[in-house]
Amino acid sequence: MPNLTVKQIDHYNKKGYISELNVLTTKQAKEIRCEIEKIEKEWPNSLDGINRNYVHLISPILNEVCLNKNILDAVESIIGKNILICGTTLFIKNPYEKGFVSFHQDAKYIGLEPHNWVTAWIAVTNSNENNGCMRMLPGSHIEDLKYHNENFDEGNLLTRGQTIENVSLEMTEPIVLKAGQMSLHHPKVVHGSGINKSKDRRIGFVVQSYIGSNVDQVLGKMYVQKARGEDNFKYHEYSNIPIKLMGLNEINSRNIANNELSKIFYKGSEKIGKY
Ligand SMILES: O=C(O)CCC(=O)C(=O)O
Repeated sequence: MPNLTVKQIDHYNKKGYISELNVLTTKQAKEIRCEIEKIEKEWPNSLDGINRNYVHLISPILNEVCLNKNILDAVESIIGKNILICGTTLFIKNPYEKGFVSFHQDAKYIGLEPHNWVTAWIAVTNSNENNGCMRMLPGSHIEDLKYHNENFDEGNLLTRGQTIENVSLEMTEPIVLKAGQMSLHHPKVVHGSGINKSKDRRIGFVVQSYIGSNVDQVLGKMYVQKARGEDNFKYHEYSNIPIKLMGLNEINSRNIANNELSKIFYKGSEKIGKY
């Protein structure tokens, strides 16, 4: 896929997101699902809690996805050519579980400044209104950061259950994606998602986020990898590149990174959540 068109960039600038970008084939999406399910089967509970993060550090296949040319071309259109990967998260909603994501703005808690970064939500399975796709509040990225309650509510897939109350569902737009498609969203756009009412899993592999090399982490420390271009700022420490699925070195790198991430997620919080 070439870089985003002027129309697509305009859509992103106006609404705070762009979706239905064809970046992977259905076969590639299936391979990612197989890799995730292989990890779940062979290393039970190894993707639970905080370890749903930095999953690209334990799997060469997942790491490769972050470096996919189609994805990076689209990302480059938004944040420029000097791109770092500063994290990944699996957002999995299993059928018959009550997982949801309350309406929130990513920039509220993550400490990445300035906001020259973008989150890539890559659909490993189809994602639609029936299985709890993301919903975006168009144009909300232009406003300031909003007040978030910290509800720590059951089923909420966010760390503290951070919630912007009273967002009208009717004002939001569903981000419907086929497996292999991607959406990109702005650090300040208000978004969330409902429960999975289908009989299959809904899996998003999320690069949280691609950052310009000029972006610093002001709340703590994050481990990065170069995706494209130059890092003239050198704000961050670099992670090891995974060679072996769930190798000892790979698990060690993932654990170190997640330990630091956890400090960022729960900075100033009296309570520690499930993730
Ligand atoms: O996967 C979801 O439903 C929500 C993901 C999300 O909040 C994000 O990627 O920023």
